[in-house]
Order: sequence, then C-alpha cells, then structure tokens
Amino acid sequence: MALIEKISAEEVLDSRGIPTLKATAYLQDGNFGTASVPAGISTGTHEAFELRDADESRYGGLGVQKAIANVNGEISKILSGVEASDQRKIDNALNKLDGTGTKRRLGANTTLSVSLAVAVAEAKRGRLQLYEYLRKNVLGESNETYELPLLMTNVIEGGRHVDKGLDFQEFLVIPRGFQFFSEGYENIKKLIKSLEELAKQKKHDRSLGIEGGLALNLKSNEEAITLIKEAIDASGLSKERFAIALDVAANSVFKDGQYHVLDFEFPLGREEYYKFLTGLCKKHNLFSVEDPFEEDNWYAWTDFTKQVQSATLVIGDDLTTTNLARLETAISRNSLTGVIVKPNQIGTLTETLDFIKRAKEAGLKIVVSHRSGETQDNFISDLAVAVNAQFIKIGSPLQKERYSKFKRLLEIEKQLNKN
Ligand code: 2PG
Ligand code: MG
Repeated sequence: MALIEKISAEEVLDSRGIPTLKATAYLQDGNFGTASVPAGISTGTHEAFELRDADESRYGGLGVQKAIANVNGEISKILSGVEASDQRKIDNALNKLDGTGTKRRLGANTTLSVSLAVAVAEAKRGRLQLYEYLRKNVLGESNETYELPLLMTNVIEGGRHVDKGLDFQEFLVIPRGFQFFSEGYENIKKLIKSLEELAKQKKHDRSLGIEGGLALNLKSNEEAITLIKEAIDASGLSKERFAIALDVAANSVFKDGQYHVLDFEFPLGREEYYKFLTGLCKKHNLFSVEDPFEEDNWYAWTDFTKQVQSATLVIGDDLTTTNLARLETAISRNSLTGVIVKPNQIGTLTETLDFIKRAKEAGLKIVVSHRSGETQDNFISDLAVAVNAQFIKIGSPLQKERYSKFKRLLEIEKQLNKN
C-alpha cells in the first residue's frame, strides 16, 4: 500500500514535433511512474476532449501549458494522500473533478497522463511488470496466460496522414501463423524492405507518412493493395503468412453526402461506394477494414458488416472511440466485429479497460492502437498483453516512437518464454 504524494507534468514533443504531456506520479514511499500521452490527426468527433492552449503564439495554439497547470495544480491536490492501487477511485476522482462527462474542462490528454502514470508507479512499487499489474491488480483477473498480439503494421499511408497521395489512410499487413511475435516482427521488416525496393523499381514518387509507412503517389487505392501483394511475392515469403487490411478512415473521404476516392473520376454515392468496398474485400481477400463508413452512419456499418463478416473483420475506430455508450449502440446494431482501443479517446485507464471488457463479452476482436502523434511511451504494448488483445496497431518500426512499442513486445515475449 502506498499513498500518492504528488503528481507533476511537463511538456514534451511528440513524433510530429507537437507538444504533449508527460506526467509523473510520485508515491509517498519513494516510487514513481511516468506516462506520456499521444494525439491523433484523424480524430473522431465523439472522442473525449483534448485540451490545447489555443495560444497562437506558441506551436500554432497546440501547446499544453493549461493541461500541465491542471495536473500540477488541482489534480495533484485532490490526489495527494489517495491510495495509488485504487485505480478506479483515482479515475473516478478525475472524472468528478472534470465534471463535464467529456473531459472538456481538464482535457482527456491531462486526465490520461495522470491515470497512466499512477498505474506505472504502482506496478513499480509492487515489483510487477506493467502487463501483470494491469491484469492481476487492476482487472483483478487470475488467468496467468499472456498472449502476444498479432501485428497490424501500416506499410502504406494516405488520407490525413500524408501531404498528398492516397485517400485511404492505412494499408496494413498482418504477419500470421508464426510461432513467435519476434518472427512476425522479423518478417514484417522483410516485407517493408521488399515493398520499398519495389516502389523504387517502379519509380513511384515516395516519401514517409506520419506513422512511418510509405506515402506513395499511386493512381488508386486498389493499386496500393496490388503493390503490397507484389511485394509479398517478391519477398519470397509465403503468401499465407501475410494478411492485408485497411483503415479507410472514411470520415476523410466522405464530403457533402458523397465518397471521394481516387479509384473513380467522380464522387460515389452510398450504393456505389458500398459496392466498391465490398468488392475490394472479396477480390483481395481483405482481413479487416477499419472505419469503412463515416462515424455516424450506423445503417451503412450494419449493412456492410452483414455483407462481409464471414470473411473480413469490420473494425470500429471513429465509430466507437473507446466509448462504452457508443460501443453499446454498435453491439445492439451489429455494426462491427472488432474495435480499436485508444486510451486517449476516452481519457482514463479504467474507462479503457471497461470498454475492452464489454467488447470482449460481446465477442468482438480487440485492436489496441497507437495514435499518429506518438512518444516513446510504450504503455499500450503492456496493455495489449494484459488484456490478451488479438491485435496491436503501432505503425512502422522505422520510426523510433513506434519502434519502442515493438521493442517492449519483444522484451515481454522473452520474459514470458523464460517463465
Ligand atoms: C487511426 C489512427 C492511428 P489518428 O485512425 O487509426 O493510426 O490515426 O491517430 O490520426 O487518429
Ligand atoms: Mg483508424
């Protein structure tokens, strides 16, 4: 047992050079834990509120000095003297202090940094690995079988993650059927190399997207899928070992009631777009499609899921935003078969875990995910292992903020194999 002494926060820069918070929770017994929080670009409107300074003279208004003042001031004050192992009590106190239901006053970035830092401190105090602490102490589960998630690796980027290029946001590859996570990792690296060489050979204009995937100037989204298939062939690796997935992030292709995709010269109506997407799933045997439709089009999601679910997972991100109420609607409408989990969409650890628990109960697949703006914090790697998530989406290992998460998973695998 240890009480919180104080919480403090400072401003650090994320992978995009934009400020974010790094919080430290100090316990009275001398232990402490830190956590830095990520931020998205293609954010859903139902995400909890992210507090930025809106002071144009610093980082174009994106500073987080106000959030830091909230941590160092009122949050530290109300949490000082609270038992650090009572994560729910801490998160409830943060929500109560905020008082808005959407973290509009304190900021979800603010509350999450504190919530995670306390968990990290408490795991350290108990000399437990973070994934063990989350499983045993926070979730209160006794199951000691930890499974490493499958990688969902973004190899080609588009949408709001690139200056110009494709309109689907992510073209992902899932290495599967390998005995160890480390083998999957090694093989995804091989595939990325093969893809880069192929793009070079074909003289495609190329740069890197915000998550380290290739940003290519191709004629259509389908061409990106075909290119990945060719890269798999060229790598000499077995086709069976790689599945292909998409994050359409459809909020960004949907404008004025129509869908704008490079594959067609004219904007598509709902029926045509629906046919196009279901056609891609079938033709390319897509493993999963994230955010196929815009965030409030429940009807289209349900229809799409009904059509493709026997072969393709339908994954909600902007639809569900790690929000329990949105998840309940999605479950009752059969709108999806998997969910993205991003702790910063909701702003506390316990709300994130409650969301995961409910999604699992409903038989949905869990994809723990990074954001486009990341730090080297690797909390989500432990989170994925703690909840036995089937997948983790952490971008390309070519970027150090993403690599830290791969590295942590490799480390966890070694520990588990030793035991
Ligand atoms: C997504 C994420 C992460 P962002 O849409 O899944 O890849 O992007 O963080 O910009 O919302
Ligand atoms: Mg997404």
